[in-house]
Amino acid sequence: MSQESVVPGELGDPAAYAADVPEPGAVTIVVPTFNESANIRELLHQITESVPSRLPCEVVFVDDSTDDTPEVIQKAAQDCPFPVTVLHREEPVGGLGGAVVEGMKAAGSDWIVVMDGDCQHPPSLVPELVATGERANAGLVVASRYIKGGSRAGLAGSYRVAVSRAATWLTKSLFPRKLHGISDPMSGFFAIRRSAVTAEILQPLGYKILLELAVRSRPRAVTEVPFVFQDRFAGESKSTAQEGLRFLRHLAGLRTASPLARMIVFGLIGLTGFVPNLAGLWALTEAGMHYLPAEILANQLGVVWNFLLIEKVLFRERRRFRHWADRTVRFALLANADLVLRIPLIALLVGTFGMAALPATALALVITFVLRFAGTEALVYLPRRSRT
Ligand SMILES: Nc1nc2c(ncn2[C@@H]2O[C@H](COP(=O)(O)OP(=O)(O)OP(=O)(O)O)[C@@H](O)[C@H]2O)c(=O)[nH]1
Ligand SMILES: [Mg+2]
Repeated sequence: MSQESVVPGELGDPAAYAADVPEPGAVTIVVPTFNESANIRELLHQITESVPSRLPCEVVFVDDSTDDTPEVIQKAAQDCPFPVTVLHREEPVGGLGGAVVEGMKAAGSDWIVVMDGDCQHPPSLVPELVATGERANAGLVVASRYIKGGSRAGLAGSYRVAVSRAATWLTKSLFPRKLHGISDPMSGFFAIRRSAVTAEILQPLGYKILLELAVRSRPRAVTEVPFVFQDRFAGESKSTAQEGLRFLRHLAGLRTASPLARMIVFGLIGLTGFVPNLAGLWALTEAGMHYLPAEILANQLGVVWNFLLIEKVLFRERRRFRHWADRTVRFALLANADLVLRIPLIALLVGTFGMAALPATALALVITFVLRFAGTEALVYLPRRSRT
């Protein structure tokens, strides 16, 4: 990563003053950029116009561009009355989320404001975000499109509006408690107190940084300020279907951070496995196979289905601990052991403990399910212990 500090203004180079006590109310504006060269001048101009001289400010661009954005920033920065830093990353680790984290690490002020580089987030709001945070003694101030006075006017087309609305609804439904009081958890425009940026936040993280912040280490007090999401000033959107998938994976990762949540998702995935299982059974018996071997084969279809979903959704990040063939064999053995164990367990519960067949079966289902979940976590997706 290369770092260019362009204008030595009041705050100076972040690396040099990071250890100093920051001035009260000073703000570092972190701007992630990917090929935004046509927007830089306008953005810096708008920041210059909107941030009053009594609010000491610096701008840190974290840039993953393949175009000339870093050079454009350096040139435009020469006309700015505040320091501007470009952190250009040759390797864009963590994409947009990783870029924001890099910017936060470099920030030296009391307040950090994160905003897009395409002028969709009005810089005129920066002083208000900080002032609101100071007034409310808040750790996090979210600029929201979804409270009175805000709007998403700049979202191009009804398709984007619908996607944004659905994503917000899904996110809020998945985290009703943690996102209470945050109407726009997907906003890329927010102010956070430097003291609220914990080491946990600075871990490699998912895609939407505000969501991560709110869910993983929500600051003590959170407040919101409305804003009108503007049209992109120039250049192209980086939101693609692939970004949408990244977002869904991010949600899944956050939602399954606790063992109980993982077990519930494991169970839900197991339930969906009935569909290929029954469909396979139907196809095989229709083709003339005896129902017993058909049961065994169809069950394997369900196992494959569950395995694929679990790999993609639940343990995506933990696949790296074992080779895929190793994981497949272990998963299949555990899934089939479940079936083989269940009958003797039911016999034990009925014969030795005198239970009726129905509750014994229900209890055996629960026991083997929990064992299978624990076994899958421990034997397939935990890091191997080193032999030393
Ligand atoms: N450093 C870095 N910045 C990124 C990356 N992807 C997007 N950005 C920046 O993040 C900000 C938001 O991206 P946009 O493409 O504007 O996303 P959007 O606002 O949802 O989409 P539009 O409404 O079409 O503009 C912009 O400043 C981008 O340049 C990335 O991988 N690395
Ligand atoms: Mg944008």
